[in-house]
Amino acid sequence: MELWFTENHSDSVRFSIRVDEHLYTTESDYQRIDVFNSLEFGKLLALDGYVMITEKDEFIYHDMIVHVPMAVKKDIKNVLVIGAGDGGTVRELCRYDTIEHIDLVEIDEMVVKVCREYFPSMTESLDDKRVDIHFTDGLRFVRRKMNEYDLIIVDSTDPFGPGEGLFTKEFYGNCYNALTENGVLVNQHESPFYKNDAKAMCAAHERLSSVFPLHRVYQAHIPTYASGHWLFGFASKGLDPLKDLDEDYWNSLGIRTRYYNTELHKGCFALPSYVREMIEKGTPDII
Ligand code: AG3
Repeated sequence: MELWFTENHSDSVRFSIRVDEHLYTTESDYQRIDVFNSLEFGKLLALDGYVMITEKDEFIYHDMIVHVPMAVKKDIKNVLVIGAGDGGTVRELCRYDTIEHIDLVEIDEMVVKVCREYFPSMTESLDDKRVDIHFTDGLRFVRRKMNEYDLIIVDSTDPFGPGEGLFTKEFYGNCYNALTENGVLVNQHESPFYKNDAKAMCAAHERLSSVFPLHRVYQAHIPTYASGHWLFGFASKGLDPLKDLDEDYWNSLGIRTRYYNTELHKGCFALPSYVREMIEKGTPDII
């Protein structure tokens, strides 16, 4: 018998990955957590039926959410990561000796437990002495912070379920206050392709740009996410992801990456015309 993991990418599109084992399933206080073994992508973590990571393509997402801001601002010492209980973002951050402290805020302790068991190579940096893990709501955590972080990474789920609050104007405003003068916020920014994702993408851009003086969107190809075309947001109080990119500095660090490089950095902010138009108009109704 063949087993397939299927995710709805839109109301009339489904995406299936052949699996040979359903390794784990549970219903936590926040969501359903599943781990499968797939033939093409290795182990796969799904939350509420949506692919969060697979062993084969997680490097793309984690490279892009971490190395883009790290190549722009070299004196990043104090970092806040929201979501990301799988450890991938923290693993990439821990490669920088300049980082002194990372607060990881994950609402669902079960995600960390399950990932520690099934994705040990992703979670190993969670034990780095610079990392403090807080099992609480990111929205609440950031409210009390002022002028504290050089970088905030919002590595959330989609804007429904436990991740919903992490796409609100209130949350972005609190992140603004929690950031230092030259601080940067990077978030996962949904996909421009299918209408529901595109709506969320436009709304996130609209809200972030109403709070931050600068907000740019950049892209990557992530095969297991809806349409394979995924976006990230870069928001700051003034730092520009292209003008302030310090290529020589980043390349001198000698960090080996499989997806990110500084040439790609310069290209990933160049968006297809339909995405630019959508962002300018603030609505996906143009497609
Ligand atoms: N964070 C989730 C990205 C959004 C996935 N959405 C989807 N498949 N519909 C991934 C966590 C990696 N640390």
